[in-house]
Amino acid sequence: MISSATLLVPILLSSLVSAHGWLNSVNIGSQSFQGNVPNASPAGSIIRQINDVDPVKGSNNPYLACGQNAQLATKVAEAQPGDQVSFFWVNGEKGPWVHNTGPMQTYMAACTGVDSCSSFDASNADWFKIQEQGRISPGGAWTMSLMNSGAPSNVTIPQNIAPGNYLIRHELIALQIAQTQGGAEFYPSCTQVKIGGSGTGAPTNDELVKLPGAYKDTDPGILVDVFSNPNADYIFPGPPVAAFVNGSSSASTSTSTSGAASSSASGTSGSPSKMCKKKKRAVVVDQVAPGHEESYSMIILRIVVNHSRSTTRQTWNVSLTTSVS
Ligand SMILES: *[C@@H]1O[C@H](CO)[C@@H](O)[C@H](O)[C@H]1NC(C)=O
Ligand SMILES: *[C@@H]1O[C@H](CO)[C@@H](O)[C@H](O)[C@H]1NC(C)=O
Ligand SMILES: *[C@@H]1O[C@H](CO)[C@@H](O)[C@H](O)[C@H]1NC(C)=O
Ligand SMILES: *[C@@H]1O[C@H](CO)[C@@H](O)[C@H](O)[C@H]1NC(C)=O
Ligand SMILES: [Cu+2]
Repeated sequence: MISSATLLVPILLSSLVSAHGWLNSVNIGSQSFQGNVPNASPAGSIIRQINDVDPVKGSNNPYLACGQNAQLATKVAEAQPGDQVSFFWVNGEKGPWVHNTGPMQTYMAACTGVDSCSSFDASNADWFKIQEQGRISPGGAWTMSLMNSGAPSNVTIPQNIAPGNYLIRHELIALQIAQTQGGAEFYPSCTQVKIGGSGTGAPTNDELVKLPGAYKDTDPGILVDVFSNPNADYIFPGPPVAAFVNGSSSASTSTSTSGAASSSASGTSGSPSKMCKKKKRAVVVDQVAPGHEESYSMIILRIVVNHSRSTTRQTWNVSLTTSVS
């Protein structure tokens, strides 16, 4: 028991610094666009830069619109109805996205009242949903997990959408500790586009929502234990996919948690303030029922904060007897 724990520790520790993350690049049709590293000095981009790889917490958080302290981006991509958009999410070290539990949703909003989305305040946005992705098959892995190998998440710009300036908001919701209220981790992103063509498709007024505004911390898709009943239908938060969106697919469903441990930690570990933050989180997560992947990562956080070998030993003993198998 102890020896297998010892073998696992290096693997899990290696993922500590790489958890959380951001939208690093976007492909639209055959074009590729680079985003900015959070908090770095920005270069021109179509992706609004955030300042922290940590998740947005809380359904009423103003950063739910476009991500942590998201800034206007200086560029806008030309796009066409029917273009495939691919979102490449990375972890805090620019490796593959690590979370594998929870839905991915894509919204759009017309940048109204301005010449270009470069000057559009997203807190004024009227969002409509164009895609929601849950599990790949009932009871199976989540579509999000496909990104753990470096694959992007994809959406098609609605075939019939009216031309104009739009934000595309691609959102990941990591649910590995969502059985506790406030545990859901939101990773929103905003990409600025100008869509051509001569489509006429548009959402109806009752399909438009505000973000924050459309979610509650107690929504059944936000406060949810996705591990205990993996075959239960997942109820996506927010409005349904707008009716004009052609060929929209909504995969809602279930599967058991994968055996692999993923982790949740800041990619910028090291500063004293980050350490304090982590310690605080560790306390919260200690209350979570065992058997969930997040318990591993939080255990690791405590090890790092502590720099203590004996704590390591003891903690692994506990986690293996309660979480594995
Ligand atoms: C997005 O498309 C790529 C290329 O076709 C594919 O490899 C990847 O699995 C897709 N991503 C998802 C989440 O389905
Ligand atoms: C809707 O999708 C179908 C099948 O992909 C396609 O044949 C049709 O032209 C599309 N309609 C519009 C209005 O885009
Ligand atoms: C180290 O971890 C132990 C066990 O979780 C905890 O009781 C202790 O307060 C921690 N020490 C520090 C300095 O954080
Ligand atoms: C660690 O494992 C040993 C052997 O299985 C057990 O006796 C002990 O109670 C465990 N420690 C904790 C804290 O669970
Ligand atoms: Cu994370």
